[in-house]
Amino acid sequence: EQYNVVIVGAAGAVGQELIRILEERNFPVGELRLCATTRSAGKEMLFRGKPYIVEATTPDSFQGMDIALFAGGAASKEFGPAAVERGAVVIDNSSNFRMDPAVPLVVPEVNPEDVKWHKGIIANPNCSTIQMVVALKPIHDAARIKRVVVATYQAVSGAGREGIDELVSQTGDVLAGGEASPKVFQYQIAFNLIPHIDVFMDMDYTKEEWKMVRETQKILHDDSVAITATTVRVPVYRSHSEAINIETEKKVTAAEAKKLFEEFPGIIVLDDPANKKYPMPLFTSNLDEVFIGRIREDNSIPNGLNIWVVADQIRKGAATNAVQIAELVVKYGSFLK
Ligand code: 11C
Repeated sequence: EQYNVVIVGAAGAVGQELIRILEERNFPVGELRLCATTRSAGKEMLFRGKPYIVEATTPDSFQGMDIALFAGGAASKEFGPAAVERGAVVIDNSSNFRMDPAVPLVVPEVNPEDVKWHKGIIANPNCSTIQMVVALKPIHDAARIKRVVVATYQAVSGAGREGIDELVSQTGDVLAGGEASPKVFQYQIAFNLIPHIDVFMDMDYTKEEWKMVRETQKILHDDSVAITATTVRVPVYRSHSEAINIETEKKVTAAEAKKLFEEFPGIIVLDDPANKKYPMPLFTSNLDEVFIGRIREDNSIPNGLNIWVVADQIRKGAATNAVQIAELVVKYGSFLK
Protein backbone atom coordinates (compact mmCIF):
# COMPACT_ATOMS: atom_id res chain seq x y z
CA GLU A 1 0.00 0.00 0.00
CA GLN A 2 1.11 3.56 -0.72
CA TYR A 3 0.33 6.84 1.02
CA ASN A 4 0.06 10.38 -0.31
CA VAL A 5 2.49 12.71 1.44
CA VAL A 6 2.77 16.49 1.45
CA ILE A 7 5.83 18.28 2.87
CA VAL A 8 5.26 21.86 4.04
CA GLY A 9 8.48 23.85 4.21
CA ALA A 10 10.11 21.56 1.64
CA ALA A 11 12.77 24.05 0.57
CA GLY A 12 14.35 24.60 4.02
CA ALA A 13 17.09 22.62 5.81
CA VAL A 14 14.62 20.25 7.54
CA GLY A 15 12.35 20.02 4.47
CA GLN A 16 15.18 18.90 2.21
CA GLU A 17 16.26 16.35 4.80
CA LEU A 18 12.65 15.04 4.99
CA ILE A 19 12.72 14.36 1.24
CA ARG A 20 16.09 12.58 1.54
CA ILE A 21 14.94 10.43 4.45
CA LEU A 22 11.63 9.39 2.84
CA GLU A 23 13.78 8.24 -0.06
CA GLU A 24 16.47 6.51 2.05
CA ARG A 25 14.00 4.68 4.27
CA ASN A 26 11.92 3.71 1.26
CA PHE A 27 8.73 5.12 2.79
CA PRO A 28 5.73 3.93 0.73
CA VAL A 29 5.04 7.30 -0.92
CA GLY A 30 2.23 7.36 -3.49
CA GLU A 31 1.67 10.95 -4.56
CA LEU A 32 4.19 13.51 -3.22
CA ARG A 33 3.47 17.21 -2.97
CA LEU A 34 6.13 19.77 -2.00
CA CYS A 35 4.90 23.03 -0.50
CA ALA A 36 6.50 26.14 0.97
CA THR A 37 5.99 29.88 1.31
CA THR A 38 5.38 31.90 -1.86
CA ARG A 39 9.08 32.93 -1.66
CA SER A 40 10.24 29.35 -2.39
CA ALA A 41 7.39 28.40 -4.75
CA GLY A 42 8.55 27.46 -8.24
CA LYS A 43 11.79 25.87 -7.04
CA GLU A 44 12.53 22.44 -8.52
CA MET A 45 13.49 19.55 -6.22
CA LEU A 46 14.18 15.88 -6.86
CA PHE A 47 12.56 12.86 -5.21
CA ARG A 48 13.67 9.41 -6.39
CA GLY A 49 15.26 11.08 -9.38
CA LYS A 50 12.02 12.75 -10.46
CA PRO A 51 11.66 16.56 -10.50
CA TYR A 52 8.94 18.22 -8.40
CA ILE A 53 8.01 21.91 -8.42
CA VAL A 54 7.52 23.48 -4.99
CA GLU A 55 4.02 25.01 -4.69
CA ALA A 56 2.81 27.78 -2.39
CA THR A 57 0.89 26.19 0.52
CA THR A 58 -2.89 26.65 0.50
CA PRO A 59 -5.64 24.73 2.33
CA ASP A 60 -6.18 22.75 -0.88
CA SER A 61 -2.58 21.47 -0.76
CA PHE A 62 -3.90 18.82 1.68
CA GLN A 63 -6.74 17.53 -0.46
CA GLY A 64 -6.29 13.78 -1.01
CA MET A 65 -3.18 13.60 1.21
CA ASP A 66 -2.74 10.95 3.94
CA ILE A 67 0.26 12.47 5.77
CA ALA A 68 1.38 16.10 6.06
CA LEU A 69 4.95 16.63 7.26
CA PHE A 70 5.46 20.20 8.51
CA ALA A 71 9.16 21.14 8.66
CA GLY A 72 8.72 23.90 11.26
CA GLY A 73 7.88 27.56 11.85
CA ALA A 74 4.42 29.10 11.85
CA ALA A 75 2.98 27.07 8.91
CA SER A 76 1.32 24.40 11.09
CA LYS A 77 -0.58 27.07 13.01
CA GLU A 78 -1.91 28.46 9.75
CA PHE A 79 -2.51 25.24 7.83
CA GLY A 80 -2.47 22.36 10.39
CA PRO A 81 -6.23 22.45 11.12
CA ALA A 82 -7.02 22.70 7.36
CA ALA A 83 -4.83 19.64 6.74
CA VAL A 84 -6.62 17.63 9.45
CA GLU A 85 -10.06 18.72 8.13
CA ARG A 86 -9.06 17.31 4.74
CA GLY A 87 -8.05 13.99 6.29
CA ALA A 88 -4.24 14.29 6.50
CA VAL A 89 -2.41 13.23 9.68
CA VAL A 90 -0.14 16.17 10.56
CA ILE A 91 3.38 15.42 11.85
CA ASP A 92 4.62 18.79 13.03
CA ASN A 93 8.23 19.69 13.71
CA SER A 94 7.39 23.13 15.14
CA SER A 95 6.76 23.98 18.79
CA ASN A 96 3.19 25.15 18.04
CA PHE A 97 1.33 22.11 19.42
CA ARG A 98 3.94 20.23 21.48
CA MET A 99 2.58 21.07 24.91
CA ASP A 100 -1.11 20.78 23.92
CA PRO A 101 -2.49 17.95 26.12
CA ALA A 102 -4.60 16.75 23.15
CA VAL A 103 -1.48 16.30 20.97
CA PRO A 104 0.96 13.40 21.43
CA LEU A 105 4.66 14.33 21.49
CA VAL A 106 6.58 11.36 20.20
CA VAL A 107 10.09 9.92 20.02
CA PRO A 108 9.59 6.48 18.44
CA GLU A 109 12.24 4.70 20.56
CA VAL A 110 10.72 6.14 23.76
CA ASN A 111 6.91 6.47 23.55
CA PRO A 112 5.74 4.96 20.23
CA GLU A 113 2.31 4.01 21.59
CA ASP A 114 1.38 7.69 22.03
CA VAL A 115 0.91 7.84 18.25
CA LYS A 116 -2.25 5.76 18.73
CA TRP A 117 -4.28 8.46 20.51
CA HIS A 118 -3.65 11.33 18.10
CA LYS A 119 -6.64 13.35 16.91
CA GLY A 120 -5.00 14.52 13.69
CA ILE A 121 -1.80 16.20 14.89
CA ILE A 122 1.34 14.49 16.23
CA ALA A 123 4.17 16.75 17.43
CA ASN A 124 7.86 16.12 16.84
CA PRO A 125 9.93 17.35 19.83
CA ASN A 126 12.69 19.95 19.83
CA CYS A 127 16.02 18.61 18.56
CA SER A 128 17.91 19.00 21.85
CA THR A 129 15.05 17.23 23.69
CA ILE A 130 14.97 14.25 21.29
CA GLN A 131 18.60 13.22 21.74
CA MET A 132 18.45 13.71 25.51
CA VAL A 133 15.26 11.71 26.04
CA VAL A 134 16.58 8.76 23.96
CA ALA A 135 19.58 8.65 26.33
CA LEU A 136 17.46 9.07 29.49
CA LYS A 137 14.82 6.44 28.69
CA PRO A 138 16.82 3.22 29.34
CA ILE A 139 18.25 4.68 32.57
CA HIS A 140 14.80 5.87 33.73
CA ASP A 141 13.26 2.43 33.07
CA ALA A 142 16.05 0.67 34.98
CA ALA A 143 16.61 2.98 37.93
CA ARG A 144 14.10 5.91 37.94
CA ILE A 145 15.71 9.24 37.24
CA LYS A 146 15.26 11.81 40.01
CA ARG A 147 17.16 14.75 38.50
CA VAL A 148 18.93 15.78 35.31
CA VAL A 149 21.39 18.66 34.85
CA VAL A 150 22.21 19.31 31.20
CA ALA A 151 24.36 21.78 29.27
CA THR A 152 24.05 21.83 25.48
CA TYR A 153 26.49 22.73 22.72
CA GLN A 154 24.18 23.44 19.78
CA ALA A 155 25.23 23.69 16.13
CA VAL A 156 24.48 26.79 14.06
CA SER A 157 22.30 24.80 11.64
CA GLY A 158 19.74 24.60 14.47
CA ALA A 159 18.90 28.10 13.25
CA GLY A 160 18.53 26.85 9.65
CA ARG A 161 20.63 27.45 6.56
CA GLU A 162 21.05 31.12 7.51
CA GLY A 163 22.87 30.00 10.67
CA ILE A 164 25.45 28.10 8.62
CA ASP A 165 25.85 31.00 6.20
CA GLU A 166 26.47 33.38 9.10
CA LEU A 167 29.20 31.18 10.63
CA VAL A 168 30.93 30.77 7.26
CA SER A 169 30.85 34.44 6.31
CA GLN A 170 31.84 35.67 9.79
CA THR A 171 34.76 33.25 10.01
CA GLY A 172 36.05 34.64 6.70
CA ASP A 173 35.46 38.25 7.78
CA VAL A 174 37.17 37.83 11.15
CA LEU A 175 40.18 35.97 9.68
CA ALA A 176 40.53 38.76 7.13
CA GLY A 177 40.72 41.24 10.02
CA GLY A 178 37.26 42.68 9.35
CA GLU A 179 34.15 43.17 11.47
CA ALA A 180 31.66 40.34 12.14
CA SER A 181 28.11 41.60 11.63
CA PRO A 182 25.63 39.36 13.48
CA LYS A 183 22.16 38.92 11.95
CA VAL A 184 20.88 35.45 12.85
CA PHE A 185 22.66 35.20 16.22
CA GLN A 186 22.75 37.78 19.01
CA TYR A 187 26.55 38.21 18.83
CA GLN A 188 29.47 37.09 16.69
CA ILE A 189 29.33 33.27 16.59
CA ALA A 190 32.67 32.71 14.84
CA PHE A 191 35.33 31.95 17.53
CA ASN A 192 32.68 32.45 20.24
CA LEU A 193 29.92 30.71 22.27
CA ILE A 194 26.51 32.27 22.97
CA PRO A 195 24.54 31.07 26.04
CA HIS A 196 21.25 32.28 24.56
CA ILE A 197 19.02 30.16 22.26
CA ASP A 198 15.50 31.45 21.53
CA VAL A 199 13.89 34.05 23.81
CA PHE A 200 14.26 34.58 27.55
CA MET A 201 11.27 33.47 29.61
CA ASP A 202 10.38 32.67 33.27
CA MET A 203 13.20 32.89 35.82
CA ASP A 204 15.63 34.06 33.09
CA TYR A 205 15.72 30.64 31.43
CA THR A 206 15.41 30.61 27.64
CA LYS A 207 12.55 28.99 25.75
CA GLU A 208 15.02 26.35 24.47
CA GLU A 209 15.85 25.50 28.12
CA TRP A 210 12.18 25.25 29.11
CA LYS A 211 11.51 23.01 26.08
CA MET A 212 14.11 20.56 27.36
CA VAL A 213 12.35 20.44 30.74
CA ARG A 214 8.66 20.31 29.76
CA GLU A 215 8.94 18.24 26.57
CA THR A 216 11.11 15.60 28.30
CA GLN A 217 8.59 15.26 31.16
CA LYS A 218 5.72 14.90 28.66
CA ILE A 219 7.50 12.26 26.55
CA LEU A 220 8.52 10.26 29.66
CA HIS A 221 4.98 10.68 31.14
CA ASP A 222 6.69 11.69 34.36
CA ASP A 223 6.62 15.22 35.76
CA SER A 224 8.52 14.02 38.84
CA VAL A 225 11.82 14.01 36.90
CA ALA A 226 13.51 17.29 37.87
CA ILE A 227 15.42 18.83 34.96
CA THR A 228 17.54 21.96 34.66
CA ALA A 229 19.22 23.09 31.44
CA THR A 230 21.69 25.63 30.07
CA THR A 231 21.59 25.83 26.27
CA VAL A 232 24.52 27.25 24.33
CA ARG A 233 25.14 27.99 20.63
CA VAL A 234 28.60 26.91 19.44
CA PRO A 235 30.45 27.48 16.15
CA VAL A 236 29.81 23.95 14.83
CA TYR A 237 27.97 23.34 11.53
CA ARG A 238 25.85 20.36 12.42
CA SER A 239 25.04 17.96 15.33
CA HIS A 240 24.16 19.09 18.82
CA SER A 241 26.20 17.85 21.81
CA GLU A 242 25.03 17.59 25.42
CA ALA A 243 26.80 17.05 28.75
CA ILE A 244 24.18 15.31 30.90
CA ASN A 245 24.37 14.62 34.64
CA ILE A 246 21.78 12.11 35.86
CA GLU A 247 20.79 11.30 39.46
CA THR A 248 18.87 8.06 39.90
CA GLU A 249 16.87 6.44 42.70
CA LYS A 250 18.66 3.09 42.30
CA LYS A 251 22.40 2.76 41.72
CA VAL A 252 23.53 2.26 38.10
CA THR A 253 27.23 1.58 37.56
CA ALA A 254 29.02 2.94 34.50
CA ALA A 255 29.27 -0.62 33.13
CA GLU A 256 25.53 -1.19 33.66
CA ALA A 257 24.70 2.13 31.98
CA LYS A 258 26.88 1.23 29.02
CA LYS A 259 25.04 -2.09 28.63
CA LEU A 260 21.63 -0.40 28.93
CA PHE A 261 22.59 2.08 26.20
CA GLU A 262 24.01 -0.66 23.96
CA GLU A 263 20.77 -2.63 24.17
CA PHE A 264 18.51 0.38 23.45
CA PRO A 265 17.33 1.01 19.87
CA GLY A 266 18.73 4.06 18.12
CA ILE A 267 21.79 4.44 20.39
CA ILE A 268 25.42 3.81 19.45
CA VAL A 269 27.88 3.72 22.35
CA LEU A 270 31.27 5.18 21.49
CA ASP A 271 33.14 5.03 24.76
CA ASP A 272 36.76 3.94 24.84
CA PRO A 273 38.80 6.71 26.47
CA ALA A 274 42.09 4.80 26.25
CA ASN A 275 41.74 4.81 22.47
CA LYS A 276 40.39 8.38 22.27
CA LYS A 277 36.90 7.14 21.32
CA TYR A 278 34.02 9.47 22.17
CA PRO A 279 31.29 11.07 20.03
CA MET A 280 32.02 14.38 18.28
CA PRO A 281 29.76 16.48 16.04
CA LEU A 282 32.18 16.30 13.13
CA PHE A 283 31.68 12.54 12.92
CA THR A 284 27.99 12.13 13.80
CA SER A 285 26.59 14.39 11.10
CA ASN A 286 24.39 12.83 8.41
CA LEU A 287 23.78 9.82 10.67
CA ASP A 288 20.49 8.86 12.35
CA GLU A 289 21.62 7.45 15.69
CA VAL A 290 22.16 9.08 19.08
CA PHE A 291 25.83 8.64 20.06
CA ILE A 292 26.81 8.28 23.73
CA GLY A 293 30.27 8.32 25.28
CA ARG A 294 32.25 9.53 28.32
CA ILE A 295 30.02 7.31 30.51
CA ARG A 296 31.18 7.82 34.10
CA GLU A 297 29.79 7.47 37.61
CA ASP A 298 29.38 10.86 39.28
CA ASN A 299 31.41 10.32 42.44
CA SER A 300 30.03 13.48 44.11
CA ILE A 301 26.66 11.78 44.87
CA PRO A 302 25.66 8.17 45.75
CA ASN A 303 23.67 7.43 42.53
CA GLY A 304 24.86 9.59 39.67
CA LEU A 305 26.08 9.32 36.08
CA ASN A 306 27.76 11.69 33.64
CA ILE A 307 27.32 11.12 29.91
CA TRP A 308 28.17 12.97 26.67
CA VAL A 309 25.49 12.71 23.97
CA VAL A 310 25.84 13.81 20.34
CA ALA A 311 23.35 13.54 17.45
CA ASP A 312 22.63 15.12 14.09
CA GLN A 313 19.87 17.51 15.05
CA ILE A 314 18.54 17.89 11.50
CA ARG A 315 18.21 14.11 11.13
CA LYS A 316 17.37 12.42 14.47
CA GLY A 317 16.51 15.80 15.99
CA ALA A 318 13.98 16.62 13.26
CA ALA A 319 13.52 14.86 9.91
CA THR A 320 14.39 11.25 10.82
CA ASN A 321 12.23 11.38 13.94
CA ALA A 322 9.31 12.77 11.89
CA VAL A 323 9.59 10.02 9.25
CA GLN A 324 9.86 7.40 12.03
CA ILE A 325 6.56 8.80 13.39
CA ALA A 326 5.03 8.47 9.90
CA GLU A 327 6.21 4.83 9.88
CA LEU A 328 4.37 4.29 13.20
CA VAL A 329 1.19 5.82 11.72
CA VAL A 330 1.46 3.21 8.94
CA LYS A 331 2.28 0.40 11.40
CA TYR A 332 -0.69 1.19 13.67
CA GLY A 333 -2.97 2.10 10.73
CA SER A 334 -3.85 5.32 12.55
CA PHE A 335 -4.88 7.37 9.53
CA LEU A 336 -7.80 9.77 9.55
CA LYS A 337 -9.52 8.11 6.59
C1 11C B 1 18.02 25.36 17.75
N1 11C B 1 16.59 23.77 18.92
O1 11C B 1 18.97 24.57 17.76
C2 11C B 1 16.61 24.92 18.04
C3 11C B 1 15.92 24.71 16.72
O2 11C B 1 11.60 24.06 18.64
O3 11C B 1 12.01 22.94 16.85
C4 11C B 1 14.58 23.98 16.79
C5 11C B 1 13.46 24.76 17.34
C6 11C B 1 12.28 23.87 17.62
O4 11C B 1 18.14 26.55 17.51
